[in-house]
Amino acid sequence: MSTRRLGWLTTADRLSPWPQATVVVAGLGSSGFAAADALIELGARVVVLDDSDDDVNCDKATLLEQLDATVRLGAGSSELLPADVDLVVTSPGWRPDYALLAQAVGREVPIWGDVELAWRLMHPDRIVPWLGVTGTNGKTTTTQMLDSMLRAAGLRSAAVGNIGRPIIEALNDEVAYDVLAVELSSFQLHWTHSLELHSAAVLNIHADHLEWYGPWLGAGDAAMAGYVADKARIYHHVRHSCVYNVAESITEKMVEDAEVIEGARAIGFTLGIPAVSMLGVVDDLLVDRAFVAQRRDSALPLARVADVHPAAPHNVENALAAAALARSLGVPASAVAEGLRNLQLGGHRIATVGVHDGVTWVDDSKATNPHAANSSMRAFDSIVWIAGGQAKGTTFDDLVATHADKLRAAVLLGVDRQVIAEALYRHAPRVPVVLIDRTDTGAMADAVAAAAGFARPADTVLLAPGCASKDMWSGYDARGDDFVAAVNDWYRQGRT
Ligand code: UMA
Repeated sequence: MSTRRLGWLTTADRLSPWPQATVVVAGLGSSGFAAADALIELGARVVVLDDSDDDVNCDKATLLEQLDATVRLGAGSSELLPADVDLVVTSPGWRPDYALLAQAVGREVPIWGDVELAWRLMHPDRIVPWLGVTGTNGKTTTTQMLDSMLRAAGLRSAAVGNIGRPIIEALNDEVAYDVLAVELSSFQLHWTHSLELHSAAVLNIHADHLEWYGPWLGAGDAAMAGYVADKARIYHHVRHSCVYNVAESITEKMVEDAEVIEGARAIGFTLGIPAVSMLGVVDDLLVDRAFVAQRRDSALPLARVADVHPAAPHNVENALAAAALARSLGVPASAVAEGLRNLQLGGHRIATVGVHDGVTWVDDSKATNPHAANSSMRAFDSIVWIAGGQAKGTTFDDLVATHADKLRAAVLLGVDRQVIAEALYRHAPRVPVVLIDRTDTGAMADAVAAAAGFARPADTVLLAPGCASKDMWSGYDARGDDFVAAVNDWYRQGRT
């Protein structure tokens, strides 16, 4: 079947006649799996290709094949685009010069990313506003702050996208969300075409991911231009507010050049005193001079700088950007402040316990599933990982495979420690693993001692268990408290 016969694909949505379509899903990572699953449910013929046939992919393939998808795994699987393909849905990281995608372009087969697919499948009858965040640094934190502000306003919100949870997965959730806080990478933006976000922010732009752009655009400036152009796509067809960083004129220029929906506004954020249509800082307050009726001569206090944790300048910028996006959806000032405080008040959420001999000890006991542990591990470069507890039937293969290169060692405790150990043996065989076999709460002191033995200056010892705590503790907070106490005891006793 040729693309031209499926003219409806240009404007396809969830109610389109998907059983007519053959769709190739390129890549079986988290976004590819979610895309394949959604397309199968719509009745499309789905062919999934992935060059890796590791255990994780084999398990996913078995699942999808049971649902009648065709899955080809292993080296060379993505070399040839099958005949009679109507659409390719690619994983974000696939470069346009990859053989499969180049063939799709040659045969005029449309290529969408999973974000484009999610956007289409939300239409025509399940539409919720998306608030988008991109930038080189701070995307994840800003998205988390935004999600927290939206929740504080009583909205059902999910933090999705590059942050780790495919958007399609959230759309198929049992919860009907009111709004999505969407972290978007340059890769994801590259493969989107029809997004019309409610509001969008570009936090900052620095050289990054040039290895993705260089091979098909040329190295140096050409690659950087490609990266910037993809970041700028987030503003395309924005309906309400394009949020930019006043300190980075490139982000303002992106807004100026963007084709937005009539009436959309440009909103700046600054660490200085804000001009009209900006959010900024006055004394020790985050203030809004954009979404208030009397913005010509007044500003509305939103939160205290002290509500931002940590209140480092870059993080205050993140908070201002998140606040601008939230305010564009009508979130009240009180919810902006509460949202920021909630991120801090929760405790045991990526909290720095101390820095000793160059080793940073971080408590993320709240990371009670592999997805949360992933968000946490992304923040650090070289990790001694303390994990384990009740795995709740989840698997750790994806998580370990993603972070294998930055693990110095793993110390595992709790009832399902072996589940994580096996994932480590499979995907990170060179990483030393210590199993703490005692199952009383004293196990945490042993785990800290073992971790201290591996840690070197500049490492982070990260408690991100990826598991629930109730096998050994009354809750994640008690587990985190024991970790903090054990770290403090270890150094108080003068140990190194
Ligand atoms: N593959 C092939 N052939 C190739 C290249 C890849 O078969 O030539 C396969 C790989 O074997 C793999 C799959 O394609 O199985 C792609 O998996 P992936 O891990 O690259 O992608 P996903 O698991 O779908 O995760 C993606 C994002 N990954 C990337 O953009 C590289 C995740 O962002 C995102 O959280 C997830 O979708 C959900 O939306 C990660 C990331 O590192 C965290 N992002 C970059 C960043 O933040 O800097 C952009």
